[in-house]
Amino acid sequence: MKHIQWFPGHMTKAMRMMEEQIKLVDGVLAVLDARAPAATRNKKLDTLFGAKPVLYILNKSDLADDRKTDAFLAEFARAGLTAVKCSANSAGAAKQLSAKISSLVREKFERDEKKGIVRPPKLMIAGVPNTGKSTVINALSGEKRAVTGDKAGVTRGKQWIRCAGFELLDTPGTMPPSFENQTLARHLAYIGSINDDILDMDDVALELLREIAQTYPQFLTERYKIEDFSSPLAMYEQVCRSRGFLLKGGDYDYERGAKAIVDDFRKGRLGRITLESAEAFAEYIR
Ligand SMILES: Nc1nc2c(ncn2[C@@H]2O[C@H](COP(=O)(O)OP(=O)(O)O)[C@@H](O)[C@H]2O)c(=O)[nH]1
Ligand SMILES: [Mg+2]
Repeated sequence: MKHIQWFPGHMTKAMRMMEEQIKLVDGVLAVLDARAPAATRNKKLDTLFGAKPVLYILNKSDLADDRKTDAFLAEFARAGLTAVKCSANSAGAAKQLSAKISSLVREKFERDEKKGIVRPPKLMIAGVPNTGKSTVINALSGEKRAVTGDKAGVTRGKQWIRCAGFELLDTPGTMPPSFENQTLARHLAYIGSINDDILDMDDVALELLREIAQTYPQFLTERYKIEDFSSPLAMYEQVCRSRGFLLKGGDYDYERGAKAIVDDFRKGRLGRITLESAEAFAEYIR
């Protein structure tokens, strides 16, 4: 697969914006994708977050392999980090997250109360593209969505959403994904965190088939009738055959095949798939 790259200029600009946002808040909700917690955890954020409490939200857990999500949660806990699994577009999400957020900022809140400060804790949402940041904001703001408007001084121009016991910055901090590790860069491509326009979708589909064949071959057999796992190309062509993606002369329509494979994975139509194992990627969590 071609080397996936990012443009350093974008990275610098995004990091600078995030630095500004961080100054305004008491804590951070870092939204990760439960299917790829290592790839979506951009460790550069740690430096930015500084000493602020962080809640790692393993979102889209409805699409992930639950056993592996639990293993990742254990790995976060082992590293002394607070993490929770979540499905932000499901009914119970707001309540579950609110409880976690309260305990995340409780210490600061109690300190403030003693000092006679009554303002509610402020939080921001951060994460790489497409992990569900906006969905988390919508879940937490719910029906009561109230923009509390401009505040004097540092918070000028920022909109805050009043939630149960805390306030949320209404603009999520979008982190550029980190491509230092190409395995993890591919995971970002599969989950849609990298603009498809800069990707070679044939490559993405082939690599995705190769990875899924290693861990969840049965899903490929179920959906695409794949029996021959000898090469990614053989699997790719079987997808085209089983879905009838053929061109006029009888050639395979690889373009439609690639789109179907990637789309099926992203929508969870292949089954609940986690791309990483907590053991193999522990170093990216710690
Ligand atoms: N299945 C599933 N889809 C989700 C979840 N959270 C968000 N999404 C979907 O993922 C896509 C990206 O979400 P969005 O909030 O726009 O991501 P953002 O780019 O981080 O703001 C949207 O189509 C959401 O509906 C989740 O927990 N489960
Ligand atoms: Mg968004």
